[in-house]
Amino acid sequence: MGLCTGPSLLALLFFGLYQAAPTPGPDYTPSAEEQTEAENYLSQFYGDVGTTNSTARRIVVKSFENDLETMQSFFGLEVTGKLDKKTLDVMKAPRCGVSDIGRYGHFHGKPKWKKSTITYRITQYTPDLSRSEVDATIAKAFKLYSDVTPLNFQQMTSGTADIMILFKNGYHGDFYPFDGPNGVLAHANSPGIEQGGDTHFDEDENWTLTQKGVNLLLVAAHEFGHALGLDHSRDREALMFPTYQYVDTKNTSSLRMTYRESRLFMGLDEQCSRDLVFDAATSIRRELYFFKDGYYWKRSFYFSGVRLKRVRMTWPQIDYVDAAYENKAKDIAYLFQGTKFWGVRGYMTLPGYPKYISELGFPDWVTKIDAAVYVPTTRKTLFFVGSQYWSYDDSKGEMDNGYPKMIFYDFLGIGTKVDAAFENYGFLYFSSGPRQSEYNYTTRKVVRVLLNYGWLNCY
Ligand SMILES: *[C@@H]1O[C@H](CO)[C@@H](O)[C@H](O)[C@H]1NC(C)=O
Ligand SMILES: *[C@@H]1O[C@H](CO)[C@@H](O)[C@H](O)[C@H]1NC(C)=O
Ligand SMILES: *[C@@H]1O[C@H](CO)[C@@H](O)[C@H](O)[C@H]1NC(C)=O
Ligand SMILES: *[C@@H]1O[C@H](CO)[C@@H](O)[C@H](O)[C@H]1NC(C)=O
Ligand SMILES: [Ca+2]
Ligand SMILES: [Ca+2]
Ligand SMILES: [Zn+2]
Ligand SMILES: [Zn+2]
Repeated sequence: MGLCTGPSLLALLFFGLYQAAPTPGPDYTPSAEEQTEAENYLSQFYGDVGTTNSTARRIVVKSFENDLETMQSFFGLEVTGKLDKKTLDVMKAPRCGVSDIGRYGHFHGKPKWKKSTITYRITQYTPDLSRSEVDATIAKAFKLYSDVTPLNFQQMTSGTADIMILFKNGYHGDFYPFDGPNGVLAHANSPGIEQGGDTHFDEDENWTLTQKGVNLLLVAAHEFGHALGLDHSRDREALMFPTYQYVDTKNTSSLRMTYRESRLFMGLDEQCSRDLVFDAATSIRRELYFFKDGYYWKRSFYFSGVRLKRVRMTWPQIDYVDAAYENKAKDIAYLFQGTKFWGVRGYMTLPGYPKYISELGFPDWVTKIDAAVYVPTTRKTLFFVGSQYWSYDDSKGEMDNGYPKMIFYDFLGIGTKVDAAFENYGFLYFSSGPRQSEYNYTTRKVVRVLLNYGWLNCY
């Protein structure tokens, strides 16, 4: 490593990093300061390289290069193991103080709160904003999580809360003193007793609710992810990406957690399991909805990826969904919960609901529908209950004669019962347990056998 440096490089360090400086070539020589800063950065966020004892020097150099490569890979930079300009730029960016190395790896037993109501208390406010602004912003950041998880958050004004929050500069009672303006903006502990979940904001930053300074909502939303058990994400768009980047906070879709993030602490890790069983599935306005335990995953054609949400957050009257189908021509989806059902148009529940399945012509002994699917070619809806199915004429509004019939007799190969069913690009999909059959209704044949979790972009 070249340790000698010219004044021009120092000037670059102080003036050029955020501006369009002439980009040095691949053989860029970092200054002594840059080298030291990089070592500090890596020891802080990528494990320890600090102790330079002479016998360990070779190991330390090796470790520096390895850590640098890990860091470059994390941020999607070219992995060179050398301190180049782009790498230094990333190291200069304001960021979260929590390490980028997943602290708990991928084994089971990540810390989680073992209760659904989590308390928080702000023990020291920032003078940058009014108290009510801070309270409202912190509540808003927690709401991003209560919207998509089973967790609820409650503010306390005295005593010990699960998540203790403070704004302070420099040394503030833990082993990680803050570093003055910029650099580290905040940090948070993972769930646990004592200091578990505690979240600290560097008072040397200018906390705002706008694009100026550091936006408190964005940083709080990120830090509370740690306080709830999330690690950093390599996904630049994700809330858990480690460096600060302003996004419009009024646009809540830019604040929403990715499926992968929300999955991590929901106790729903089995969603990417080969054993995943759906409660129900349907298309709604060209997007696919997969329902499970009062949540749904939405697989969109408009954005890549899958999002997880609570059913109640979208349709407040509905707690969970047993069966669902869409009549595309009417632009209405029907969601069934026990003996009730609702007609919905997008996110709007239509007036006149809930109705009762007995109004569709089901006998009294049917108290729950397992699955439903609308077949566009016949304009009939198939309802599955236990080992039997019904055919309903949507245009006449009545059950067809001669039903129920046996599933295994008329739908050979899909299983003896159906948990969820939907239509997509002309095929019918029948889920029975974790197994799913892609079915051609014209030929009455199973075309392919799939597993449910294949729809959820598991990675
Ligand atoms: C120096 O590092 C080596 C390798 O890690 C270690 O075995 C040795 O004990 C260290 N020496 C001192 C004085 O810390
Ligand atoms: C905070 O704002 C003050 C006054 O506008 C300014 O002097 C200072 O440099 C700012 N601090 C940071 C870290 O941006
Ligand atoms: C909101 O954010 C999303 C995702 O970042 C983006 O695709 C969309 O265009 C934004 N909408 C507005 C109105 O800015
Ligand atoms: C079902 O099979 C028929 C006959 O082979 C074929 O014409 C039709 O395209 C198939 N349906 C789908 C959705 O591929
Ligand atoms: Ca700082
Ligand atoms: Ca079902
Ligand atoms: Zn972080
Ligand atoms: Zn702290």
